Amino acid sequence: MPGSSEPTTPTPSGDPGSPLEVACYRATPHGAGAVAMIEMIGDVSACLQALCGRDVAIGGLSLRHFDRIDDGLVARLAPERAQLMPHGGTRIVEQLAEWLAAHGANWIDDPNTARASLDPLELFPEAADRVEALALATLARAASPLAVRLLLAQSPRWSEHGDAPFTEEDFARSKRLMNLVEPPRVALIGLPNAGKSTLSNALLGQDYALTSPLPGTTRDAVSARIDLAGLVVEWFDLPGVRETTDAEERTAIELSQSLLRDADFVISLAAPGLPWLDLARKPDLMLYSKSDDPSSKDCELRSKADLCVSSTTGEGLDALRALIRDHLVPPQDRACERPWAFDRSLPPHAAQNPAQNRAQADHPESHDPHPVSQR
Ligand SMILES: Nc1nc2c(ncn2[C@@H]2O[C@H](COP(=O)(O)OP(=O)(O)OP(=O)(O)O)[C@@H](O)[C@H]2O)c(=O)[nH]1
Ligand SMILES: [Mg+2]
Repeated sequence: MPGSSEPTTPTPSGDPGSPLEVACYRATPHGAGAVAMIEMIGDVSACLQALCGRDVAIGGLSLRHFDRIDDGLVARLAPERAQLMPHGGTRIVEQLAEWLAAHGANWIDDPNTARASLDPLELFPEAADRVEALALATLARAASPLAVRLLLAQSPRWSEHGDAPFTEEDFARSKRLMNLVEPPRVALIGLPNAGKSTLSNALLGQDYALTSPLPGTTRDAVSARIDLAGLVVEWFDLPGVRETTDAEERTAIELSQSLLRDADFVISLAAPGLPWLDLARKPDLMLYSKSDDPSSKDCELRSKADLCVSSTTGEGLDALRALIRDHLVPPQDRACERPWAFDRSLPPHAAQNPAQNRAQADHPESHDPHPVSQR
């Protein structure tokens, strides 16, 4: 392993005497990997002393032994910050988490909560300025590939923008662009057998929902994250709506109605002989499926559709992906070179900006500076 040539000396003191004053969270995703990372914030000296037998110099990277659990790297980023990098086995990380919690550390399950409470420049010391640090922090949780280039472009755009006013349209565009960070919800609804699950599987590129010629195959809303030409959405394949005496299916259909109400984009699906449903809300797209089916040639529904697709041949699927993406994040928003308020602390000169003052009034929790330290 890289780092200092110091031996790992497995002589941790184990008992720190008093409870550790650190907050910790798992920075790498759950599941096995080659290396995992645990971020530590607070009195990391006392913690490293107890866990590894000695501290690591600020700015240093050292190989250490973690109290009979594992060997790994410790990166000491700042006086109050360090990263533990044990091997990535799930049991190893669990044991370290148990060790830390047993010694009084505040183990935080949700890394986003922990990161949100940190000064972004402390979290990303390599960033050129605060906006770049915020962009890197947002990038860590952004779901869509299209977010990458846009977020990395923000630091120079904000510098150039300076104290200029941030308009209502800037805020409206910024809100739409947030769909690149938090996946918007897309709901697909239609009569049983319209081809909803087959279409969902075709867009995902793998079978996640059961399909069959039997109506009523999908009895519960099935969701998956699907990349639609660069925009990742939370896709809901809703059960086909029909009269049923089955109590469970009725409950699932009721649940799907609430998903339909809350969705950011609703697709109503028809197919040969299976017309669109009357929905409580106007769908954003009237889609016609099974366009390859011979009976679709004479089907009058086809001419009323916004778009026709075939999950079997793939016809229309690229157009469908682009259509949903461009509705949720319009191309002119993505191409706009004005700055994007992708974080609640932006624009930086909020006090002079009435629009931002209103936005902040809508999100008072954005003023909570250090929830991690309030443990
Ligand atoms: N020819 C053709 N058949 C399709 C297409 N899409 C789906 N099907 C067939 O239509 C039948 C129903 O498909 P599903 O995807 O299970 O339909 P669904 O809308 O999810 O049905 P429920 O779950 O019952 O609501 C299956 O036999 C599919 O193979 C298509 O694009 N072309
Ligand atoms: Mg289905």
